[in-house]
Formats: sequence, C-alpha cells, structure tokens
Amino acid sequence: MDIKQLAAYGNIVIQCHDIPDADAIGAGFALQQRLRALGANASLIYGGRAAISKPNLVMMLEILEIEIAHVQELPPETTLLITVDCQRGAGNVQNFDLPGAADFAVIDHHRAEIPEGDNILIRPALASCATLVWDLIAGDGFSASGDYRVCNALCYGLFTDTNGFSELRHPLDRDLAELPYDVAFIRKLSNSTVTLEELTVIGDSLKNYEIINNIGLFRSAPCDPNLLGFASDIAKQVVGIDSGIVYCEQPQGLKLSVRSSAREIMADELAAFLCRDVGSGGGAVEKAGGFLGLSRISERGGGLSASDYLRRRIREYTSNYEHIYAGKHTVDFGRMRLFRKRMRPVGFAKSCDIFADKTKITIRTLEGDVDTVASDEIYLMIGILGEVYPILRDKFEKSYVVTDDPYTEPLEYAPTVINRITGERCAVLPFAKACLPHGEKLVRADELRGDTKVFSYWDTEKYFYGSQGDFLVANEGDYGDC
Ligand SMILES: [Mn+2]
Repeated sequence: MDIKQLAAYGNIVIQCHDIPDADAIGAGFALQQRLRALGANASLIYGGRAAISKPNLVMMLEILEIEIAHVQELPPETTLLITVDCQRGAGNVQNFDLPGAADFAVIDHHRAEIPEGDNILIRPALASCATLVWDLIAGDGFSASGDYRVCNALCYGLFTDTNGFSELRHPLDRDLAELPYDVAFIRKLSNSTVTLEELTVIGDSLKNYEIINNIGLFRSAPCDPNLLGFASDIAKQVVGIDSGIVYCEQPQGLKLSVRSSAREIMADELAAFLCRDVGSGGGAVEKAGGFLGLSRISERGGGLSASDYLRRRIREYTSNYEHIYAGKHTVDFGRMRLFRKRMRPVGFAKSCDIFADKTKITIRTLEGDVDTVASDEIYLMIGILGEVYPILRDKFEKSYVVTDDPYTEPLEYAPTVINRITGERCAVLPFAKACLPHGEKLVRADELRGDTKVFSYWDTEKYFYGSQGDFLVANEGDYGDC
C-alpha cells in the first residue's frame, strides 16, 4: 500500500471502529494529517450508537486538537473509505453504504477477517494500528518526531494498546515507542481512564463470577466495553485462573474481554473459539475481545440463553483440545510418513562489514533486541522469518555453505543494527548474502484427527493449534522437536 496512491483518491473518509479507542483515533488522525499534507480532503469519523465519552479520549481530542465526527452516513462526495484499527464488514465497525463508485481500504493490525487485496493492509504482528500507520507514513519520508500532534497521537495509541508500552512485540513497535513523545501528556491521559461511577461497575463485576474448569467468567452490568478490559486485567491475576473473561450484555449480543495468564490458553485463540459462527473474536496472545450476536445464538444455540451459550462454549473449549508438549509427548512419530524438507536459502552478514571492529551493537529483530559486539568472529544469521541472531564464524562455516547469490527473501521487518553508543542505525540486508544449510533435513508428518495444541521447544509463549486436516510434524532424529 502506498500513501500517495491513497491520497490520489481526493475525498477520503477515515473511519475508526465503533466506540473508538486511543489507537484507532491516533492512527486515524496521523493518517488524516498525512493525507491532507499530500493534498487530499480527509476527514476522521466513526459510527455506532455511542459517542466518545471516556475522559482520557476526550482529553486526547482536546489537547491534540483532533476533529472526529460521530456520523450515521458517509458524505456523498466520498471516493475512498479507509477503516483503521478495524476491517470493513467486521462486527465492531458500522458498515456504511458506500456512495456511488467509492472504494474502500483497510488498515488494521487485528487478525485478517477479509480477503487480501490492493487496498488491504493488515499486519497482525504489530501491537497497534498506530505502529502500522507510522510505518506507512515513515516509508513515505515523513518524520513524526517533528510533529507534536501526530507524534503524541501515535505514541498514545501504541501506549494504550500495549499496556503502557509493556507489551511491545514487533521491532517496529519498539521503534515507535522511542519517538520523543510528551511524557506528561501520556501520564495525564493514562491516569484519567475511568470515572467513579465506572469504578463501581468494575468493582461489582468482579463479585459476579463463576469458575468453569480453569476459566473465570465474570458478568458486568452494561458499560463501556473498554471497562471490560480493565476488569479482565484484574480477574486474570487471580491465582488458579488460567483465563479471565468479563462480559456484559448489549442490545445486540454479548461483549467479551478475554485475558490469558497461562501458556495453555492464547487469549486470541480462545476468543475466536468462543465467538466462532455467532460473532467474531480475536486480539493478541494475552489480551483479546469478542462479540457474540444474539440473533445468531438463537439460530444455533438450541434455545440456550446467550450467557448459557457462552458457558457451553467455555466448557467445550476446556475439554476439546489434545495438548502435545515438545519433548514430553507419547505420539508415535516413527510410524508416520517420512518427508524431506526443501532447502531454502537463508541470509547472513558479517558484523564487521556493518560496523567497525569492537563497536557495541544492538540487533533489532522481529524476536527482540540482541546485544553483541561487531567482530571478525561474529556473523549475523537471517532466518526464514527475518529473525536475526549472532553466530560464531567457526560454527557458521561448519553449518552453512555460502552461495554466490545475493540474499533477496522478502521479510516482514528489515532487521537493523544499532550502534549502542552513538545510536546510529544501519540496515543489515544490504550486507547480506545467501547461504544454504549443510546436509538434508527429514521430518515425520501425519494429519491430525482432532483439535490439538502443540507446545514447541523454541516458543515458550505461544502454541500451534490445528484441527482435522492440519499436519503434525516432528524432526527425524528428535521426535521431541514437533
Ligand atoms: Mn488497536
């Protein structure tokens, strides 16, 4: 997606999801400012029943002078509608009729619910939509550091979507969090998130609970859905509860906030499971949300009330899955079919090509920051997903064959190396060459027969889940590594 191509549409409406949060507003505002600077008419709107009322958001609009309109239809001259922090057609965003020949675009960081397309930019690896918009406009040469309003709108969006910068995941999120935002502004807003009346609603919801297997289910009085997250953040901290779900009834259905506190449950996967076929759910590993629609529950729920339907889904979830732990399972991989892995080139760069010998460096990658020192003995490997890690030259020469080809794999994030003393940043890819691993790799694989979660050796946070038709695979030579 190219921002100049978007700007060329001329009359653009940027739509936040209903009940906008700081991320939707911040991302939408930054996009609006850039589109205007590129000559387009761009307005920021949202639909749905409720107007923005959360005190921190009202302050955000005032202080950053953000104009956002609560509307029930699009202006007739609209030629492009862009939904930010949400996907047109999804349950959390009003589905406005598009005037005449208008197109739509999507810029979102939630799990994709719509097909890919030219005007669809969805990157679920990013913690906030602000990060995505920032990457988009920075790619066009815009520096947010010099624009107080845009910089703080983006940073506050990221701040609220990452539990106060504590859940930055992607290197781009970390890059954005290093912008020179106004600390006093963010502190003021982050301490103005609930009213006293709302505090009472949250308190009451925590008294209204039941425990279904290891999942705590809390019922709240109808309230601003953002408050549900506030309550579930507390609920998940209760000892013995692997997941806290707080829900409230709304006219159209049940709104849920899902939190996970155990490796065995990914909040986004649980939310998607609970809402499957009757609504939509998703989010991130620890925090997610969802909505179950009343009309679809009455079609499929066999006469159950909405809250009984939710309880049944929770019970199904806790009894459904087979768990397979790497190194501790009893799966008979030896009887499965043998496959040979195709060789894919990986990349490497010599650290001394990038920075002078003995420079203290930080490698910023998809998987986090790694500190090391530039040296003749240290090479940087670039894995298939763009993950970068240091490797000793000796080990590299034993494990890989260098080819003559340049390294040209498309990567989700171009890794950078940062000089820890001067802060200078340097891209790794221009120095990268391709290499192939020595030897061949064999795996055993077979189709799953039912819903399964696989906990691998090398990811201690997330798991793989699959159902009938997906394949379970293990390394020949180490069936523990599955
Ligand atoms: Mn968001």
